[in-house]
Amino acid sequence: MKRRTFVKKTALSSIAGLVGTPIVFGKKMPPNYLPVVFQDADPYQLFGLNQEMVVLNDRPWNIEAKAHLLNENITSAQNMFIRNNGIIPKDIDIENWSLTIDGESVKAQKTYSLKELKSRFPHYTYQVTLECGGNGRSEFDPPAKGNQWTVGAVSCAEWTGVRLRDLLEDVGIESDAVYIGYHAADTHLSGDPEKEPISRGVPMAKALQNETLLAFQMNGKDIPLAHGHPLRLIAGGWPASASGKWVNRISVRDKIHDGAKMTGSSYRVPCEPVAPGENVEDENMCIIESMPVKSLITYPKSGAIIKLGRKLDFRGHAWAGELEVSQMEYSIDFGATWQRAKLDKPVNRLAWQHFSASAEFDQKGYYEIWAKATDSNGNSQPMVLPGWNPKGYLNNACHRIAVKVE
Ligand SMILES: Nc1nc2c(c(=O)[nH]1)N[C@H]1C(S)=C(S)[C@@H](COP(=O)(O)O)O[C@H]1N2
Ligand SMILES: [Mo]
Repeated sequence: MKRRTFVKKTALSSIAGLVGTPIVFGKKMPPNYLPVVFQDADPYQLFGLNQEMVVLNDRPWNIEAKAHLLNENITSAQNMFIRNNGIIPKDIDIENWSLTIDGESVKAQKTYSLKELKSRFPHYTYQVTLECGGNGRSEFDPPAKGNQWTVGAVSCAEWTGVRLRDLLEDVGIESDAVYIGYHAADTHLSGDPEKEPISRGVPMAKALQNETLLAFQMNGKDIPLAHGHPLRLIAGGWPASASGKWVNRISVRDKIHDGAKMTGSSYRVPCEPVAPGENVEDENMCIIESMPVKSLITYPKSGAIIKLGRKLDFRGHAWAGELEVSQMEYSIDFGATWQRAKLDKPVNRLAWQHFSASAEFDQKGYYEIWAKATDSNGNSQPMVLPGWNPKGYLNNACHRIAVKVE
């Protein structure tokens, strides 16, 4: 598909929305014409991003944050990574948006309009950590193909919506239900309407958790287009690929969902550790479920300079998939010794936790601060790299910043 088909004539209102002003002679635009403003689309303007965000790919759009941009307790849209597998839907009609619940294991298929969904079921708001399964991929050796995320494919925003559980109860689920799978309105890069860019899901137990939402708001406002407007599945603590954006259908399956990017090496890792670069058979690959314990120093920026005799106050966030972070430590001597940092409780389940500490340095020179979180099962972050896997998922190595004392 050519980039110009990004915008179709039928999508005038949403194009106008992106431009931020009506296209006066829009009706005269040739079919499939891409307005000049998008020919060299400025993602910063298009998505309202902080100028320091890093674009990894423009087709599809993949954009990450830098550690210091994630210093906010609740990630704002301008600092939130964007990960797309296909083309962002362009003709979103909120008035006619609906969600269908179907699949082998529903008593009867049911469709809800967005309005009905919002008015019939109670609303819940949770802060939820969403981390791309491939966050940290750039460090693996041998290298893994895919977006070379460094540390910034993680966010914790406040999501408001209805519980998927309430919906599934209303629909009626058969006892043989195993998994749910989402279907969404984004389109495959090939332009083939039969192909879905991604269609993932979660087991019933995860689907029925309190925090698993069909969200229509992010940080108290309509969800931004890039993050799934007008309806998004939120399944926190799992690879963010489970949190389908632009969702219009959820299938209740009597088997593990087999949609796009559920099989092969997609979002799957060797069930048992393998040597770097080793070939792994399909049947020895397991679906990633809860994400591993991890943390990020978000203040100061790496490269901070302080005067000898001054303490350095630093802070950040820590998260542990479905678990809680129970302890936070830091080291200024490359991991030889560790000190405790102050660690807050999460605001709610699946929200990241904030940590802070004050480091003292005895001499002038170069230092690094390393941060290490431990989860409620006693698992800690590895100091350098965790186990290699073909697609470079789950790198939860300790985050490090450089500090100069002068
Ligand atoms: N429909 C749809 N949902 C999707 C994706 C996508 O490409 N299409 N990408 C997934 C992946 S891989 C990630 S990491 C998150 C990214 O969410 P964000 O762009 O809001 O940060 O969305 C997930 N949901
Ligand atoms: Mo992802």
